[in-house]
Amino acid sequence: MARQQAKARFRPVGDGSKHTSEDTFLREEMQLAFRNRGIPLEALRYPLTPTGMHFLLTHFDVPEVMEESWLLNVGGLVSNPLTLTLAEIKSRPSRTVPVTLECAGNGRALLQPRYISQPWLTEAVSTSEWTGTPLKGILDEAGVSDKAVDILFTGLDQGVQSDIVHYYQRSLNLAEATRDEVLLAYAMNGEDLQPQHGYPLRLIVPGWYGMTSVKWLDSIEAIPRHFDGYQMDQTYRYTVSADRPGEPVTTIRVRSLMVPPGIPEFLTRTRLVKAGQITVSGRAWAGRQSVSRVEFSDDDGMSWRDAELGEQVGEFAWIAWSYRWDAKAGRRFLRVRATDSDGNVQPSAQPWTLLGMGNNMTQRVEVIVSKPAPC
Ligand SMILES: Nc1nc2c(c(=O)[nH]1)N[C@H]1C(S)=C(S)[C@@H](COP(=O)(O)O)O[C@H]1N2
Ligand SMILES: [Mo]
Repeated sequence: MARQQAKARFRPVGDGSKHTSEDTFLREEMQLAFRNRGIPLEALRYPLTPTGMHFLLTHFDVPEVMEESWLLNVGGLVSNPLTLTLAEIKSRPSRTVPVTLECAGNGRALLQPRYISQPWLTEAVSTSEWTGTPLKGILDEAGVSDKAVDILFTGLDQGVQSDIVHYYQRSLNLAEATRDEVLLAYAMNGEDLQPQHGYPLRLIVPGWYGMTSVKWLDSIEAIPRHFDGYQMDQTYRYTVSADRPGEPVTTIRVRSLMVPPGIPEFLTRTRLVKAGQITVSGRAWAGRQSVSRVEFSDDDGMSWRDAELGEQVGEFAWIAWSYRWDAKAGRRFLRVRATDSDGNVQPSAQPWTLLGMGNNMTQRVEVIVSKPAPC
């Protein structure tokens, strides 16, 4: 009886009964989306994202790594260049740090017009416990010259973007590279890195968007200038036009997500919830800042109520939140928004940028609340 009622009232905004669409995503976007998966939002329930569910972003191909001959080269403007085996790196002092990584392009596909790239909606975020040796110790041992400006990290993966053939490379300035929390990580959730996450060694830069955490490290080089390679200066920028440089994308902006409550409609993902008290929960994070507040709305952001903050998984990892929601029958648009310790609040609409980077507008979840079954 109750089941039939629920079925009759289920009318999502998207049309789940229609099996064709004019809301076209390009084949190129679909190819990228298969290679680079996000988390199912229900995975937000885990403090540490199970390794196999961690989101993935690989620009080119997962490179073939020759395990026996793999070495990390540390050179450039250093007095004592190093060549380290994985065993040598593993025998150095180690730290294990839970870190929330988010792709800078998360939310891109919600923008209009949409930049053609990995079409993330909201799901490019995960938290893992990374184990590695602090980069600072290695840089100290290599003796970085005071002429060095940037530390350049080169991955083993090579490809072409905007007609430029290049290895995946990013740099950090010296002050950023020598922060205590920056790791050369060889383990994720207590196990060797999986191939797609950077085996045998990757950089982990807590608080920064994911592009900085270079996978499949091949070399680390101290250089006398700002690195201006493709992945550094020609993308990962906040810009509104292709001929304006804009600002570089750096640390993660405050954001929160909920585990969509109830049950989903297969195609639209609209939710079906029974009227009454239910607990809605999720995670919030803010890069290097902490999350000071999370609020919940069931009227599409017209009014907000404070959610309760729960376990903070780590200094650079997300915090749990929950809200006791009195679900009243009808169509509801749920939103959640977080505020960071600097007072930055998630916007309800995203200011448009060309590359669709650093999006943090409030998540919107459509819910159909069915009337309680008659007794
Ligand atoms: N060598 C290399 N490192 C890389 C990338 C890459 O394509 N090649 N992608 C970056 C981007 S954009 C992100 S968001 C993170 C994703 O890390 P994950 O795939 O382990 O989740 O890796 C970063 N490190
Ligand atoms: Mo990314």
